[in-house]
Amino acid sequence: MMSLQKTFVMIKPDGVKRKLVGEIIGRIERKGLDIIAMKLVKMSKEAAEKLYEEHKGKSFYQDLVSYITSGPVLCMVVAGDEAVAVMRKMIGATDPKEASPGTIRGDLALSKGENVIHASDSEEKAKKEMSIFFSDSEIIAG
Ligand code: RTP
Ligand code: MG
Repeated sequence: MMSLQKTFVMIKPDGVKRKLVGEIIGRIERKGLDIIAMKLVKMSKEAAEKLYEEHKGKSFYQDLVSYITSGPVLCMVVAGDEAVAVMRKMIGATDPKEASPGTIRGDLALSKGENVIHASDSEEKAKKEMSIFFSDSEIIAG
């Protein structure tokens, strides 16, 4: 049974700065997922606080907000069979030292604080996160 899902994926400022955009988009395409929206943005503090609402008050929160707003990020909506779990598997563990080889973070990321890519961890969060950056009309309908 196919379970078609949409998820929100974002190449973080270090990924854009290090010119890893092509490499990462290539991996998503080669996996057979569909990129159905894409936008390069310099994130506002408000958008960052909404995206990382769940981490408010944690020790790394202020550093996270300032890092994520420090330069352009590439925002995408990715669609496919079980897209939420598939993208989470592809990005790998939060700490690149623990991320498996073959994952995006395992192969490309340098530190836990600056770990190249974000992907939603549930369908509910995917809907919330997509709506921060995209209007319905900016997402290509299947
Ligand atoms: P993301 O939300 O960015 O996809 O990452 P994640 O689910 O793998 O990890 P999460 O626990 O949601 O943490 C969000 C981001 O905060 C930064 N972080 N730094 N220094 C630290 O201990 C620490 N912990 C988390 C990372 O950039 C992480 O991706
Ligand atoms: Mg997370």
